[in-house]
Amino acid sequence: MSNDLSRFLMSRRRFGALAGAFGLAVGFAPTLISRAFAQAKETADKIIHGKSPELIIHNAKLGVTETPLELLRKHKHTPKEILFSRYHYPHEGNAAWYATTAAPPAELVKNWSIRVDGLVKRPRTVTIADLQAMPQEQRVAVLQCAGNGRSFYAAKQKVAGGQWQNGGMGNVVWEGVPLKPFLKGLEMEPSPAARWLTAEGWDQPATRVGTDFAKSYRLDDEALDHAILALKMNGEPIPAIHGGPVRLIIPGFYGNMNVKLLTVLMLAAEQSPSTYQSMAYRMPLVPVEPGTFGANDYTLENSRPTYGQAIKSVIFSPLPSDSPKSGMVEITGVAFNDGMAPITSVEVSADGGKSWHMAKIETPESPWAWHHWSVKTRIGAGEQTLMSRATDALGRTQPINGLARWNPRGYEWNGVERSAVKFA
Ligand SMILES: Nc1nc2c(c(=O)[nH]1)N[C@H]1C(S)=C(S)[C@@H](COP(=O)(O)O)O[C@H]1N2
Ligand SMILES: [Mo]
Repeated sequence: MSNDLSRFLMSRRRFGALAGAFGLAVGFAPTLISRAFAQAKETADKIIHGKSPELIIHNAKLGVTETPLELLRKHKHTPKEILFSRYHYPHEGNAAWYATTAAPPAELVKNWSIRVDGLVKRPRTVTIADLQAMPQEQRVAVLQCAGNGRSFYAAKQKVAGGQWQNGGMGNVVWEGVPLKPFLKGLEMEPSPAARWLTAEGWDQPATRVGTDFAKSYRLDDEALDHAILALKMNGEPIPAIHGGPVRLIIPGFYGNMNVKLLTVLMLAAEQSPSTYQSMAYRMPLVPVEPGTFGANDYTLENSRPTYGQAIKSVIFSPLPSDSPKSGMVEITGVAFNDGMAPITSVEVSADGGKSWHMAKIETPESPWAWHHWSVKTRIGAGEQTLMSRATDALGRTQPINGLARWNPRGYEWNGVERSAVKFA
């Protein structure tokens, strides 16, 4: 089998065949999967083996799931059973081997390699065993889809795509090989013309018309100094659904920049022509109005990639489903940004923005981790609008009117958090 495997891994277009082989090898036959899809009530555990049935499903075919805040707030580090997930190519039919919270099959891990190539004198091929032998570092970081909060843009005009609320994120412990020393250690002699690093995942579009999931980063971007080739998530081998056996983690960057199932690192003079780099996951450089700028009007000149996360806060308690009582109430939640400047304040309102209270911020585990905050205030009976607003040392803050950042693909929502809660 392992010879077959390496051949499959070499010819990466044999997507369906390899996926099929693994569907059988890991014991969930494609027929079982398709039967699950035929059922009326779909739950996340039927789409992704090992996920909680309580997750919100945005797209069953692609395995896009969101974590309800009631679950998310229970854990300091988001467990694999409830962490949101997202891939761009269908799980259905090919019964993707990575549609599981289990680690990738040992055979596949053994044969996995990363090609490091491009504008270098000596291209290299690195195995998982090579990576495991190198010094490892930990990064606690928020993983968040750039589309998290997209549903809130609907108050201006609904944006196509998963209608994410606030649960397209999690706080995760990653561990792996620091990227910059890794590249240096390979002694490839890169050309000075190499200004971009492109990372590609193993997953492929089902047809040749589609484009690879490839993402490019400026080699001189400070964020890359903290990047790791992660082998572990929350202390164990990275679950297949979350990109094992190896994933590029750039703390502080939006989810899409954290390429899963890493197979290629390319040094180049230009960024990748993949539409995932040039068209999707971009923000217009100037504010746009619905109807004046379309989802396919993005160019490298009029837009920028969704790199560092816009500063944001989310209220974890009380949630509307808590049916809280009036009186002295403790409001809690989390805040985070791109990790480039400390978060200096979280202001909270329990009366729709008439009065504000300074929350106490706990020391975070890392600059990129959830910053837990809390504040106690008296709240009267009836429906109240709770609000939270985080600000960092660079003066970056959440806009009162998040709709001002409306964009045709609905990314980077970071409007002041608002939640209507009824107090008894
Ligand atoms: N190889 C690969 N990596 C990928 C993607 C993908 O489709 N393929 N999706 C990206 C996007 S858009 C997001 S939000 C995150 C989701 O990570 P998760 O599934 O571990 O939560 O993975 C990113 N990395
Ligand atoms: Mo995403």
